Amino acid sequence: MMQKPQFVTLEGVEGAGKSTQKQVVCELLASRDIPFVETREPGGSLHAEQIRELLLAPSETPPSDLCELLLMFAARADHIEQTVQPALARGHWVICDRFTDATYAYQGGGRALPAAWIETLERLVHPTFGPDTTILFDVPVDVGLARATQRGTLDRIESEDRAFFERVRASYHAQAASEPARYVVVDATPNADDVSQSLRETLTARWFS
Ligand code: Z5A
Repeated sequence: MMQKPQFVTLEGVEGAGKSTQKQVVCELLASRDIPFVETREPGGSLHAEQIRELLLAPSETPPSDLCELLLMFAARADHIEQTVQPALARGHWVICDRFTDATYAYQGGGRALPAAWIETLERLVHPTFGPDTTILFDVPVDVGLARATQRGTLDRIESEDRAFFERVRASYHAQAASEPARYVVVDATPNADDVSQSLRETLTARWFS
């Protein structure tokens, strides 16, 4: 069995079902008495949660794209220092809803900011540290948006148009293709129970066999 605590991130377009399937990951760990911490980005620490409110609040005057990018990394710097690294040091796994791959997907793909800007900030904020496993819940944009809309009110970034989310999805596909050892890609189109079953089998094989 794998001994070192793992940093696990969950990614996907809007409404892919990350929050729903996060419980499957947590139940898998709990059933094996593996201690873990659940967290999210933007957020996951006191100051990062305050920045999250700034980032996601609907606004008639949205922040500039660069401001949004810098705030994502400001939140991340606090989150890593206050929550993620202490948990791993205590021997807890960390299960995190979104991380830097989301910045490449949303600010890089969606907003079309230069990848070089994101790489510079990544080198500053977490030069040698990153996820051990990233689970990408892949779903066609129309399906994800329909689910998110059905669930209720959309936040500022969730209110972007379909083309934005197509660019986000394309970025995730490119990232998964360039790091196949880190990425686990799950088809999130079937019903939630079927997605859970396939996720459970894939993660059990990856971590515990
Ligand atoms: N963001 C960014 O731009 N840059 C960054 O660096 C970071 C983040 C870190 C965070 O918002 C926003 O920040 C996010 C990206 C941006 N914005 N967008 N878009 P968030 O945390 O509030 O939202 P989210 O991360 O997008 O998650 P979500 O909207 O909660 O989606 P989800 O977790 O993938 O889906 P869900 O809540 O599990 O499911 C959505 C609904 O579908 C719900 O009613 C479920 O019951 C239903 N569902 C789930 N699975 C299924 C299946 N398989 N079939 C049918 N229905 C399903």
